[in-house]
This record gives sequence, C-alpha cells and structure tokens, in this order.
Amino acid sequence: MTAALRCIMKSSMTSMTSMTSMFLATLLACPATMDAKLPSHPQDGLTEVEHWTIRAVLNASGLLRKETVLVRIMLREPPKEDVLKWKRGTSFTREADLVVRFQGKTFEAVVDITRKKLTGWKLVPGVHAGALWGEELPALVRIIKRHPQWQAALRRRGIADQSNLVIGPISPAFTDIPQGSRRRLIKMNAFDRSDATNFFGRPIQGLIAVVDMDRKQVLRVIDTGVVPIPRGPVDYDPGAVGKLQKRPAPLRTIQSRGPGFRLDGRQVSWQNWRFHFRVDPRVGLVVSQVKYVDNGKPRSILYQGHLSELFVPYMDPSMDWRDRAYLDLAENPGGLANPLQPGLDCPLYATFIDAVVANGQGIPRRVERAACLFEFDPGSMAWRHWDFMTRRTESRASRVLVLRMIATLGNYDYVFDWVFMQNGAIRIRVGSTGIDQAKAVTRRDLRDGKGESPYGRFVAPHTVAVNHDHYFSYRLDLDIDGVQNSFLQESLKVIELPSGPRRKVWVVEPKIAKTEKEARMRMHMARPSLWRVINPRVTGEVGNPVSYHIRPMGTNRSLLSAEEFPGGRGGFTSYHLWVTPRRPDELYADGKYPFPTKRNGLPQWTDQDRPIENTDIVAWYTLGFHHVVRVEDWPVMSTKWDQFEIRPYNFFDRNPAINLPR
Ligand SMILES: [Cu+2]
Repeated sequence: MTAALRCIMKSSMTSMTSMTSMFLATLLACPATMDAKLPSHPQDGLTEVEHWTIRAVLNASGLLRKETVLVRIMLREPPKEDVLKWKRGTSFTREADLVVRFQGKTFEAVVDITRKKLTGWKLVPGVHAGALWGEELPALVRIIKRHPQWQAALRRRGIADQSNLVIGPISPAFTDIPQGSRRRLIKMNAFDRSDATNFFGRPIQGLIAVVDMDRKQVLRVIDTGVVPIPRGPVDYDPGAVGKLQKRPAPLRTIQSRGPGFRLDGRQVSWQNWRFHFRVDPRVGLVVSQVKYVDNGKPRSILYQGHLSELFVPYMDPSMDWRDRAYLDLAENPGGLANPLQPGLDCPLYATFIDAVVANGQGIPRRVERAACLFEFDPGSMAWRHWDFMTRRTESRASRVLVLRMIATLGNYDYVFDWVFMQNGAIRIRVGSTGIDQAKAVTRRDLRDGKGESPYGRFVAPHTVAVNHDHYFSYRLDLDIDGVQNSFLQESLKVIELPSGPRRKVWVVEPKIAKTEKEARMRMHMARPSLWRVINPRVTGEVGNPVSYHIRPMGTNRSLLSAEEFPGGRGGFTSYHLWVTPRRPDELYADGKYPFPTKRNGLPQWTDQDRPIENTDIVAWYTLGFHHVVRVEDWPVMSTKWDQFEIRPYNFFDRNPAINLPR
C-alpha cells in the first residue's frame, strides 16, 4: 500500500465533528513521502545531511567559533543556463551561500557541498547582517531585566515580578542611531501576560530599552510615563471567546483515488502544469521552471518566482513607534515557515511537505508540514455559455492547485499561496491574519468626545491599533517561451475621431520599454495600461507575440517619500512594477542587507537604467494595502486576501481550458 493510499484510508475514517477528530486529523496528516536525504534536483532546498556538511566545512576552516552567527544558510543556485540544460538523472553541483557574523563583522561565505570545501570568504563592509530577532535575544533580555532603571520603571507600574513579562525587540532604533553610525541598536519593550495568553493586547506602554546588540549593553531606558495596561478580553482560544457558534453541517472532500497531481521529489505535475518548488529560509516558497504543456509540448513561463521582501511601516511618530518599519524577510532569521494544521490551515486531504532550516550555529532542524499542496474545487465554472438557439448550456467545472505556506512574523500570520489554474493563469495570493499591533492609551474610548487618535483607531477599551501598511514584493523571472523577453506597456488612450456620430473611443497604444527606467510602473485608475512580458520572436497563430500579462487585482502604494525615514526603507514600494535585467545576485527588492535610509535594492539598481529589451528580464510586482484597523480586526484579524495574477495573453491560440472534460 502506498503512503498516499494509507493516508486516504485513514482520512476517510476521520469525521470532522469534534475536537477529538481535529486532534486525530493532526495525527493522521500525510507527509510527502520524500525525506529529502539527498537532493534530486539542482533547485531542491538544502537537506539535513547537507547542512551538517556545511557545518563541518566551516568548523574545519576555523570559522565556527562560539561567537559566530550563521545568519543565513541558503542554497546557492547553479547558473540558470546549467539548470536549463540539466536532465533528470544526471549529476549536479551543490553549493551554499552563507551570511556570517564573525568577530563583529559581516562576511559572505560560499561552501561547495559536493567537494566539501570553503570556496568563498568575503568581508562585506558597512552592512548589518539581517536577522535581528535571532538567538542573541535571550542574553539581551537578561541584561534588560537586571537594569535598575528598567526595574524602577516597572515598579512605577506596580510590576515587581518580571516572570509574567514578554520582553522582546519591537524594532531597530534607527532614529536613535547617530548619523553615520553602524551600531546595531534595537528597541525592546515588554508585554504583560499575567492574565492573558495574547500578550500583544497587554502592552506596557511608554517603556523602552535601547540596546546595543553587539556590545550587549542597555544604552538607555526611556520611560515616557505610566499608561495603564488594558485588561479587556484579548484571547481567542475556544475557552476564551464565550459560547461557540453552531458548527456548520458536515462537509468533506475526499479524493478516493488520491490526489490528481504527481509529486516526484519537489517536482509537481498537475493537469498541464509542471513546476518545481522549495521552501527557502529567507523568502519562503520558491517556484521554479514553471511550464505549461500545450499540445504535448512543455512551454516555459516562469523560470523562478518568489516573494522577495515584505515591508510593514507604521504611522505613529511617538518614541516607541516611530522606528517600526519592518523589512520582515531581511530582518528575520531563517526558517519562516511554521507547521500547517491539517484540516484547518490546509484541507485534510492535502499533501504536507516538510522543510529543513538551520539555526545560528548551522544545526539543521526539520519543520514538519512547512508547506501543503492540494487541489481545490472553487465551486464555479471554468467557462460556460447558454445558446439561445439550441437552448443548451455548455459549462465546465474548474479545479485549481494550491501550493501554500504560512509564516508568522511576530504578531502577523501571512498565508502565501501559489494557485495554478487550468486556464493557464497563476494567481499569487497573500492572506493576512494574526494580531494587530496596538498601543495602550489612558483614554478609555471615544465617548469622552476628544475624537479619534490621529495615528490609529480604538479597537477595544484603552487600546488603539496603529495605522500601517503591508507590502509584498514578488520577484518574477518570467521566461515566456524562452529566456529572451521584452516588457510591453499597452496604454489605453482616448482618441478623437474626425467625423461621424461617434467622436471618441479608446485605443491601445503599445510601447516596448527599452531600459529599466521606462519600465517603472504605477497603477492609475484614470490612466489604465496592460503590463505584459512578451517574447517578440515567438508569435501565435494570428501573428501576436506570445506573452503573459501581470494583472494587478487591487493594490495600494506607499504614501511616504523616499527622502524621509522610513520612506528610504522599502523604496521598492514607490512603484508597483519594476523590470530589471536578470542578475543572479539581485534577489531581494530591498537589497540583501536592509539599511535605515540608504537607497537600496530596486531604486538603486534601476538608477543604472540598464537595457531590458529582448533579454533575460525579471519583473518585480508589489502587492500591498493600507491598514486602517477596524474593530473587527481585534483581537485576531479575519484572514484578508490580496492577490494578483499572471495570465496568458496571446500565449495560446485559443482558450486553453476549452477542452476540459464535461
Ligand atoms: Cu495590518
């Protein structure tokens, strides 16, 4: 019996009608059969065995000392041309890229895993390695707890016992760092969890420790005054929320013959789609070599796609909020994914895939159920038509394939989906849920007539959730029927006609962007345009160049200016779309190392205004939203979905879903 079949049989015995069955569901979830001992594809993530090899190589080179922090250990992808030529069953090299904090400085290392050798070791001057919230923290928490001014500030708040406090970093202390200084300073604050699990609802307001991470010193304790800790209900577990709603009628999806996709290692075949994926410690899901089989021929669409940065700036100028402008991928340590809950985060019938991450000493750890893969019936048709002459309807049911992971970044949980559709489109979705960041205020509510706080909204008594944004930059190395592509902007322009009763129509005005500055795009409701990546040398049946259309489905744009903090951070948000010539070292929209103010990543690269016509190009799309928090987002936010789509545009010669079976 295959593992998949065993899995299905177990699932069918489970009925989702009680908490017990939820528990069973977790136990019975079916992991992907591949154990990832050895990579089977050049783009597979690093395995546990490979992590141990990397560690051994560093150790033998004398670099793995007590104070060494391996901030990042990532697969160093083989050159694109090698991957494109690679054939299943043939050998390939394996290398790792590392970012290392060593003797107080940042280094980049390359380890050749196959030959077990350190092949690169380079100082990167003037940068802070990412991963602010890593393993250095427990020591910092200890020194804060012992600091007399911190203790005195807590006593002023009636807190003598620190055992119920959660003390953690809230942001780098950018606005407190002297100009030009490279010191790694962070601001840390505390929450009280003595009467609630959801400590984010119990902030100890106005008390901050500014800490030097390298010197392991508390630089100063700032206390701007006592604000009572809110004590309203903030927990969200079943025991905390009062009477539960009636459970809906049972509804179960069972794939009696197993899933409709084939998973071979990390290579997926489903309907006409073929792709590879891995879970990267910095950016999460990476999908590679995405192809669509058209009349028996696999056609390339996307060489690689992944989230490249996540920027969340807050809009409160006060001392303890002004620096909160998170670059969540750059600043977090590796291992974004957290285990998915079968039957809750993904359907019970999903296939769950483990991932391997490593800690600051390079010791690997397996994250169970880091990703899931499942087919999904959206309950709507792929297409239909009712013919009024024959009075017959032709309609086709649709099915999608979802690849999902969830990252919890502090208070927020983000659901990252790649949704493959039978019509040749890929929908890229982000679900935002989790806990909003809120501050405690002396005022109880709005009924004192003083009006709303300028920087946030009352969501509960003494609790103001602060205004902020979320931006997700996706890097899309599109290869439309080959590597050499161009970017085409088609603007809709109104023209006036010389005569006739109809005087105005809109027409489509095409423009190929010759350089990257010409391809910086912003969405305008009043000036619409289509953004397409085309292959000018491949044409379809009626002579159109083949292309994929990057279709925004609602987004926002930063209102901050680049000159002012934190506008210089997250500079990629000043445009919705950027197109760059492909460079293997340009992977993250805000650059490899986040800076407080310096122009970094996309704004800096595209200043070169490099040619992008008929070459290997990368499109960078930013999905985002302003978050003016509402009461219903508290104490836990309903999953809010935002998305965009890449969809075939003159890529096929007809609707690719026309031949779906009835
Ligand atoms: Cu938000």
